Amino acid sequence: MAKRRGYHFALLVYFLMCTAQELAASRAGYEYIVEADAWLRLHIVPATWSDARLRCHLEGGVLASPTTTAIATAMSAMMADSKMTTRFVFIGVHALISKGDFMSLDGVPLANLSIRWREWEPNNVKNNEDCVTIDGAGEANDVSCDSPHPYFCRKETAKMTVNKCGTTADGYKLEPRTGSCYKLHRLARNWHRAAMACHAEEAHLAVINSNLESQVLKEIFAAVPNNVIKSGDPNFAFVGVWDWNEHGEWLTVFGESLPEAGFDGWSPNEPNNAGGQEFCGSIKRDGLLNDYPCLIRLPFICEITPK
Ligand code: 2F8
Ligand code: CA
Repeated sequence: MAKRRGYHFALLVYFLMCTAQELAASRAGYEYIVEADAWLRLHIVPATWSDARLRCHLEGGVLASPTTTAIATAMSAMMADSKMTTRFVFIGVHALISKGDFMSLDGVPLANLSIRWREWEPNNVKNNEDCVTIDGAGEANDVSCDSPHPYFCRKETAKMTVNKCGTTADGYKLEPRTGSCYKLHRLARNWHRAAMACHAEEAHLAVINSNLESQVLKEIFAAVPNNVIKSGDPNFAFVGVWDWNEHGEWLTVFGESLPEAGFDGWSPNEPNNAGGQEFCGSIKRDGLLNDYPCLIRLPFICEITPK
């Protein structure tokens, strides 16, 4: 009997281990590469090299380079498995610092990377090929940094822990009064970049659905005084509303009107479209809405709503 119980216990342990591995194999779009103890994500929506680099950075990773043969092999396998319609994928290798001197983003020279050039490459067409793609066979080609391609991001295992807000990003705090998690970013970005930063953290620009939530955001903003905000005007923080048609039709990032969302509390005398370019939504330190130019950088608040 004891022997049988031991057998069942071993089976249970084995089952739990398999499930854990299964769960560990894929998280937030990333796949675990055992041989490299690193996580890779293939973004199939094409982006320019610098946008790809930024997106990986905002996810807490880097635009990945085939630093070892294990990573190079994993990249080829992921490209083969993907639903990508294009052949070439950006990697973190570039010659933007010194033309012709290709290196990874952390400065490892080409000679120390697992890179094989395709025949006749690199050829620096029009003197404008400072970025590098690989194809499914793992062969590299120098290309323009400005034409969009899919891309690989890499994250280290230490940055893959999912917190109670359901994201691997740090800085999110659960607010019991609304059930959402929030993070105020102190490094200012323009409204679209702010939205991108929130999405990279599996969040969205905060949407105010009640007076209570406006109060919550006011308190979160108050906890970060002016002198702590790193850049941008510390009196405003971007949130997830915008005048999408630039004619006063304010919508949330989920496409609802402000009354539909449950909150349309504008700060006194707002929206005033000061300077004629205020088509994105912010809050003032009173927790109420203010229209603000989309292209000027501000601190911003991301939100993760419970699933
Ligand atoms: O708070 C009043 C007013 O302050 C500024 O304009 C002078 C804001 N815009 C910028 O700082 C660019 C306005 O959005 C705001 O209404
Ligand atoms: Ca305004």
